[in-house]
Amino acid sequence: MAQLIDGKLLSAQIRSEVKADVEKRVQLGKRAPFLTVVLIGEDPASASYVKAKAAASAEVGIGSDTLRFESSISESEVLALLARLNEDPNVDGILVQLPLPSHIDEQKVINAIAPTKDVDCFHPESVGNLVIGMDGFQPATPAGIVEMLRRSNIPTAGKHCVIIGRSNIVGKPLANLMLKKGIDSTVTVCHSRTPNLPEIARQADILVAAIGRAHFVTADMVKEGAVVIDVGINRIDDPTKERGYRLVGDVDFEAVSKKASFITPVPGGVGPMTIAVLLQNTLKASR
Ligand code: BQF
Repeated sequence: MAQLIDGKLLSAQIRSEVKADVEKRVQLGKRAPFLTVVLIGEDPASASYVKAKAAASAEVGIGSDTLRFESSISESEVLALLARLNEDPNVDGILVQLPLPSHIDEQKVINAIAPTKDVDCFHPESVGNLVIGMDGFQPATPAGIVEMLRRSNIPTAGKHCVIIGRSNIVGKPLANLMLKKGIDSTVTVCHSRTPNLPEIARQADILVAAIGRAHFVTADMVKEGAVVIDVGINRIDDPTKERGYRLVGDVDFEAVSKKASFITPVPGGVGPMTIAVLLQNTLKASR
């Protein structure tokens, strides 16, 4: 039976570390770090993520403001807003909640965020720094995963890390982090067009599921004793719940937890770690 990696607990440790650092800054007479979140449209999942980010910021003494816009806002209005936020000395971090409405070019918007305020680490300059191993902002979900491994004393050096999913938000940046000097994994990235995916997944010492399909990773795809990290957040209908749905990961937790040595739950796994790294990045942006 696998040991559970408790993302709620580990993220609470990180939040208390950030909180202590914020308090130190404030005691030195500096202002608290400040995060501006831009939310466009009314996607309920995006609204809940933004709420979680504001609440976590408040908890650690980071100021934050969520700017909400209707989905009809034009791309040029968003770019003009970002230009103002880039110039605003009271704003340390800028986060544009994705996805954006289809009439807005996401990459154009990301490119318009000042790299010094890019707490999501999505700007090409931030991504470039990550790829060459320079320090800077950390991509929140990938860094959250690495922190989970580190704080659980799970070795990564020389281990085969298989990542299922090649997104710019998780798969690609995680591959780069796992390759970093000091982490030293061997990395394979699989995706929807990988023909022999189950066979490759079975070779993983560390298997990361970031495909966005409920219960995609089944027990036959997991080596005995592997570490399984579930990045998926899928809403599936559940009439027994008050809100009408529940969250499940990309991993068939029930069956896979019998084979894995360590496994992350959903909810309460990678998700809270993502938020904790965002707070670390916002603190970093204020320095
Ligand atoms: C938990 C996200 C897909 C697309 C865009 C805690 C979050 C989620 C789950 C959260 C996510 C996922 C975020 C839990 C932020 C993670 O207890 O399991 C926190 O708020 N996340 C996002 O901002 O954009 C996304 C997933």
